[in-house]
Amino acid sequence: MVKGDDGEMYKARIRGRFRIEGIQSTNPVAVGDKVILKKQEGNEKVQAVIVGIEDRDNYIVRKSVNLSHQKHIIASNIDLAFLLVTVAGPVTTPAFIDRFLVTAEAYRIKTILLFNKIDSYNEEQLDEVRYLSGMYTEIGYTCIEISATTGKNIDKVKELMLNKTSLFSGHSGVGKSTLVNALQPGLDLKTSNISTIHNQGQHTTTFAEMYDLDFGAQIIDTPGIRGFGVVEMERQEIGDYFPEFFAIKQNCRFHNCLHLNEPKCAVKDALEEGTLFWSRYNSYVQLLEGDEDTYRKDAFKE
Ligand SMILES: Nc1nc2c(ncn2[C@@H]2O[C@H](COP(=O)(O)OP(=O)(O)OP(=O)(O)O)[C@@H](O)[C@H]2O)c(=O)[nH]1
Ligand SMILES: [Mg+2]
Ligand SMILES: [Zn+2]
Repeated sequence: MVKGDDGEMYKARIRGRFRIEGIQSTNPVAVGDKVILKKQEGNEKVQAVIVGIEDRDNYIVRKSVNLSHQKHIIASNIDLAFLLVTVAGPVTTPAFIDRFLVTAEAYRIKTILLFNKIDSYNEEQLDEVRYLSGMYTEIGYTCIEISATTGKNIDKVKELMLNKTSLFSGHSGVGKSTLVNALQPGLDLKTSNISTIHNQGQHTTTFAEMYDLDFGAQIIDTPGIRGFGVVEMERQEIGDYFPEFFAIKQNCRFHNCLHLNEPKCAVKDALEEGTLFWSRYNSYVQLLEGDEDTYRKDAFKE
């Protein structure tokens, strides 16, 4: 579905093959793309043809967890990403959060962490939320505790979204569609209960879709992602996508320090002193080692 300059929605198909910016993806055109459209009169099924795609300002890509060579463009031309995190039903691990953040940093997309379902947690789970939220706030990410069902802090989310295109991402069942419904009652996106057997979502949203909200925001609701395979990065650049590592790396003895076993490493020193977080460092090492198998096991544990 493509929205035309005239404001109408068109059922469109793609003509030819597009290979953009050298990336090979499973989807040649993604939600958020600006396209060149040709109307087709007199055809009920196909009302327009996409004949070109404009250069993307940015896009967020993930590697398919199963087909490791395939990339999937989650969305393009995004102003802001919201990652929904829940500590139970389903569990979102720090490793998953970090993979998302690293990818967003690499594509220079600002990310806000939304700790959803705050209404449903016991004391222990609330402690976990406070810990994670405290950690990511300290690193520099905006964190908001919300409840899509009671409406807690939804006004704060709205404020951040004003006049922007926002991506909503996170595991299946974290409440992305419920949140969109809370932002604009009447939209009635389909949502489903968490499966009682696996305590995780049921992949209710099956494709990404953009919505124009009445209060002046565009939103992209996406299907839940299970694992988040980070696309290839140079070993040397991965550390730069951890802002708190990047901030101190000039104090490492070696300018090309990978913060592993090099002497006089500012990152390792900071870890020992307790001014950096070990869970962040563990995520970093995992990414550096390309340890997709370990990560996959984590991803399926939830
Ligand atoms: N208690 C509570 N439940 C919530 C909240 N937000 C969402 N839920 C519930 O969580 C379940 C999953 O919500 P969805 O909105 O379908 O989740 P989703 O992230 O869109 O999932 P996918 O489309 O599968 O990726 C539903 O039963 C919601 O009612 C919340 O803030 N509090
Ligand atoms: Mg959904
Ligand atoms: Zn170092």
